[in-house]
Amino acid sequence: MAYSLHVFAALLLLAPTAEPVTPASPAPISPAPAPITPPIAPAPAPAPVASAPATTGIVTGAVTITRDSPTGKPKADRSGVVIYLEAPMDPEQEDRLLAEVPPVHEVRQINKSFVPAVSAVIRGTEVRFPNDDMVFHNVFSLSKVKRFDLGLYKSGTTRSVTLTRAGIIDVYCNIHPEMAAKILVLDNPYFAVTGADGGFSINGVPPGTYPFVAWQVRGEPVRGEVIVSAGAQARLDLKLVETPQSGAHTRKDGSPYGRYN
Ligand SMILES: [Cu+2]
Repeated sequence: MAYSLHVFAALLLLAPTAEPVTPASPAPISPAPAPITPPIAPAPAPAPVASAPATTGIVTGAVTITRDSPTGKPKADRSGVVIYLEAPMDPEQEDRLLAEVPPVHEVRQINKSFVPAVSAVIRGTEVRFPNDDMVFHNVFSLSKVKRFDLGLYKSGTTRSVTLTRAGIIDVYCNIHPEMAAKILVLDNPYFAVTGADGGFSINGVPPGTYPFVAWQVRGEPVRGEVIVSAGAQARLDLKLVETPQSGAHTRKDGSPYGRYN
């Protein structure tokens, strides 16, 4: 192909030089370069189409959690750490979120516990709280980003709330003081919650440099920066220290638990 192109170009270049003495010679010179460029231009074009490179990357890794105590033993259960990238939500993504049925997340009430105890959701998510217990529960939150009171509801029923603002939401039950859950509402979908083995994976991240946060219920978050490249995995191995913290909280009206029931 290249050889025949060269021949073609040579023939075109030869054309004007073949008759240099004729007064009409300037005319053939100017059109000569034009035919050369079109055959050359298409050649590199198919390359990017054929390779179809990955446009996003992955942030993956694991956390270890050490208790802030003299023994400093690592925890076996490393679930419930939220790793998220700090980035504004893509405007197109936001439009889609507003146009479509909102994403749904469930926090169930099982054996007087919220399951999962730690959740992360994207802004705009509808969170449902199904009651799987045989007793009534009253799910509520006094958090700044979203105050809500779902009222008393019985076994087998559910109520929900849509979380539209980013922030941390503390969820409690007005009947059972031991019931507590945290929901992180985030600005973009680039987050993951660790499993018991501490592992996590955030997929589909556009290339870029992002501040990241590893957030835990008890203890300071770990912060850093991660570089994401298309078609590649960025690895984060993070060490968190858990500190003892009081889980004390009030009922929805601000009164302490235990006056009745
Ligand atoms: Cu309850």
